[in-house]
Amino acid sequence: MAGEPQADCLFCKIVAGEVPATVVRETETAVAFRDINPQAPTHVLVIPRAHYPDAATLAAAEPEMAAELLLLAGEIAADEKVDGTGYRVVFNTGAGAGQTVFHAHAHLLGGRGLEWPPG
Ligand code: DGP
Repeated sequence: MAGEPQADCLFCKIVAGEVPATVVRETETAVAFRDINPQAPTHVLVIPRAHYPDAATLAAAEPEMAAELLLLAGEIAADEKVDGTGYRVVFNTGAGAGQTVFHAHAHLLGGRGLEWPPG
């Protein structure tokens, strides 16, 4: 069923506490934790507890949850003090865009200069 945990999903396992992660923020419906392979001094993944394979399916099923991820990313950026210099929130969507974990997640990147366009 849509949103239900998937046994083979790494981020569902992090949500369940079965795989350890450095959690920086938790709400009833979302979890934020540091990326294992950080691409910037601040690199936090903000994910819904519910399983949706990507941001588009999440937004279609639970638009308020998609909005909460953006809100949390902004709050964490302020906590990490990267809001003053600027930060980026990215949803890689599809393998061709670099998505490797098919549980919707926002990357919050900050703490260094970020070029545009991204690679
Ligand atoms: P994406 O490529 O957009 O699907 O991003 C997936 C991110 O997940 C990638 O930046 C690396 C991160 N990641 C993969 N495995 C783990 C893990 O076990 N723990 C943590 N904290 N992050 C992980």
